[in-house]
Amino acid sequence: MSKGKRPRRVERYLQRELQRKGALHMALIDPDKCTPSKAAEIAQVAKCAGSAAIMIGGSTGITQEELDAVVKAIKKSCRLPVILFPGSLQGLSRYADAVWFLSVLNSTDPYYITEAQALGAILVKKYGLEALPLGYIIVGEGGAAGYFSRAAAVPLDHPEIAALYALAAQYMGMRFVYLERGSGALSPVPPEMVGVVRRTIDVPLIVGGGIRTGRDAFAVVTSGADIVVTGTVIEESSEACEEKLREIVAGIEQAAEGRRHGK
Ligand code: 1GP
Repeated sequence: MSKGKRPRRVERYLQRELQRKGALHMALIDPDKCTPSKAAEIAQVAKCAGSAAIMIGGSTGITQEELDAVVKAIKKSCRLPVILFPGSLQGLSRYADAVWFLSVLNSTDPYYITEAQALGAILVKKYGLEALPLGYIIVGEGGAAGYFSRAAAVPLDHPEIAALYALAAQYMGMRFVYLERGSGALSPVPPEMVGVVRRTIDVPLIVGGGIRTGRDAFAVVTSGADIVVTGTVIEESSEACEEKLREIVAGIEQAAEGRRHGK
């Protein structure tokens, strides 16, 4: 998908795909952990396995040139939209299609709620990136994302708190909500929390962190996730990665089918 002046190109694509498939998978690539050619290979594998988009995670360990090289290599090898998922201002690249323009709603530090966004906004404009407004909510242990963004993470046994943040995100005009359990978490966001949030909001719900199997993906989509993000599982070897991604996408499709038929 090439970048153009058409407004909300990636968002409209996601809406169409959600309408068509019911639920989607996105593959999260950490640019710090792979070379441009490896990233391009993973993106190809993800496309073949049925992923809807490639997300590029925020990494502090690489230079702008290295990030740009990874994004360019992916864009050259596969037509899926590339969406940046920045952990800092260093996570922006002009070669991507879009950026999750996220606010860490339960951060205790204003920097992660509005200040980094103010500093990053002009770069997003200069780079011509499509901004996808996202309310980002850290739950459970929250992993590195929770630590660095100084989140007051939502306790897993209090799904109603996550739902309040999610509804606030929707009322503030954010068009996506992300429940983040933390990369590499031992288990995904609990189904009960996904369900309570899903029943509270109308915008698409993204769930990530600790999703490793088709069964995990099936459970979060059955509970109400619209988009499932997996990162850690795709860092394995290409064959293992392809097999894993196919299993996860199958879990998502099966759950979406079940939801369609009210199961
Ligand atoms: C992290 O939610 C994502 O931001 C993905 O987590 O690496 O555990 O798949 P995993």
